[in-house]
Amino acid sequence: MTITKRLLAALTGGCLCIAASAQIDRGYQNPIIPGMYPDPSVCRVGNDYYLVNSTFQYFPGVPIFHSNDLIHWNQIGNVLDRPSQLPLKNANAWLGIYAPTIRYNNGTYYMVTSNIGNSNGTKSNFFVTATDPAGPWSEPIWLDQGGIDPSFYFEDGKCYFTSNPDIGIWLCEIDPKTGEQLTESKLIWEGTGGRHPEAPHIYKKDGYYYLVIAEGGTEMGHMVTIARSRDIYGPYEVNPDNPILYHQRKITQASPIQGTGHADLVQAADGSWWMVCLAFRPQINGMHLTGRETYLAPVEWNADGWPVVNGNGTISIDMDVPTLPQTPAKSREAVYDFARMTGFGHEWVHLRNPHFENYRFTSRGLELTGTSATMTSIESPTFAALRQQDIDFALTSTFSMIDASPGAEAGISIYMDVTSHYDLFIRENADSTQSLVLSYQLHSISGNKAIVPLPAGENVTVKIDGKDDRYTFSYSTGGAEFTTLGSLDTRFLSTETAGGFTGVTIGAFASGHCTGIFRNLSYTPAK
Ligand code: 6LW
Repeated sequence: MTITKRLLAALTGGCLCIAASAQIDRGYQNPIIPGMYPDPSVCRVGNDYYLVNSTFQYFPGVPIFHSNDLIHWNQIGNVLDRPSQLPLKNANAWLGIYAPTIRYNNGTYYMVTSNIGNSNGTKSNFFVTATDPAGPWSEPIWLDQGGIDPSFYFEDGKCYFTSNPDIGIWLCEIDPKTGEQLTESKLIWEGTGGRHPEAPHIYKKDGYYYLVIAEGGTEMGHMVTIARSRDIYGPYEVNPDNPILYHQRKITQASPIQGTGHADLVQAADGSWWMVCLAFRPQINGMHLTGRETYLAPVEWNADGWPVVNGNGTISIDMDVPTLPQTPAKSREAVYDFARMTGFGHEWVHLRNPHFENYRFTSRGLELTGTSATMTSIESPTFAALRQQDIDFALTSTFSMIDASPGAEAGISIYMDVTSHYDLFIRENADSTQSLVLSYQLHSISGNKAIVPLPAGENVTVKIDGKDDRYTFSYSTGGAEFTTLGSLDTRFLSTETAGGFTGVTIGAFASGHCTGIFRNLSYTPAK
């Protein structure tokens, strides 16, 4: 789809002199960041773009990505990477870190977000700062104005702060060094009547303050609306063509993308405007498992000075539009040979506040020490996971369990929340034998789908094939062919069934008295 410089050179007889600085690329695929990367916020500094997402009960929190084309993103770190910045006691998929905003002002990067369930006294909104977006980021500075979805807008030395403490968007000024609230909070817009007016961001263009928000809730009725004012405190004039992004009309009835909302705008270095937003891809009867993901759409301004998203307020998987000059895409196939690793990459996550002494990279692989915290515990079980980024994928891993007491488990969990996960693991039996167990935990329903005997202490290789309607589990020992253990329905792990704001993560765990030794793990998106 992309017209490469090489093709252009061929067409023009090798002369690239005209095309060198022009916008020559076209087309990209949504989502630009697949898997559980919700509530995106973006800022530009020169030709560099930075993007952050919410992370709920996961540690580290708030992944930060860099891009030069708004399409291909490289994770450069996690903003909240210390327990002092990210207390997550008892956090589940409804709690923890909600929508963040990233902004740059005068040499400093700001990330402002909420920690729901682990507030500082009565305060749940806080910000951290950095001079390098890859970190380190500061300790939290807590803010008085409540509600969720905090955002900053900087102008003339002032820092304006918006969030939704009550039904509607409220504004005040704060001191961006201390967090002190300098003016009284004022209600500036209640939205167009959709439920949950939230996700406010303010921008200035042609003398207007534009206030972009989300309405409708983060499910199917999600949408993006906008109002503007010459005075940042209002009154705000409502766009007659709201919503500017909405997938609940007939034209998007069959779209693979639903729940579009929670947007942030950015003007690119070449003057073009873009929107990042969240949406999800239903995979079975309108249900989704991969979480709310990050999408990109071009924005143009109409003659009346209102933004129009991708021509008609909808987005698609294949975006046939002019883009910024594109950097090459990287393969998302991930192969981890743990014996060659010394630590986790930025993409790995843990539940709540992990006990890192239970995670070790040795010449044998990734060694996980189990504790009394199981995958169904609201503490922090020993668990290192990746996001499920694709509806169709294959995951394999080879592991063994040693030094185990009866009841100990080591294996792979497909995890939506503490209430809802499928686990494929080696279990230590009372007679010191071992079994491979496929189990399900679905709120109050739990049980084992399959149990087969295993040679004690030996390696087992497991394979999980994800498809829209089912996960299929296979295993192999001693280099034999894979044997299918069984399948479990995807729908029971979906957000619609399990609840919460997250998507599925998949990874290695150990629980009870044992050491799980994971040799490798690979995740391959289906072609
Ligand atoms: C977030 C809110 C929303 O804070 O869901 O989709 C909440 N939007 O804006 C949790 O992500």
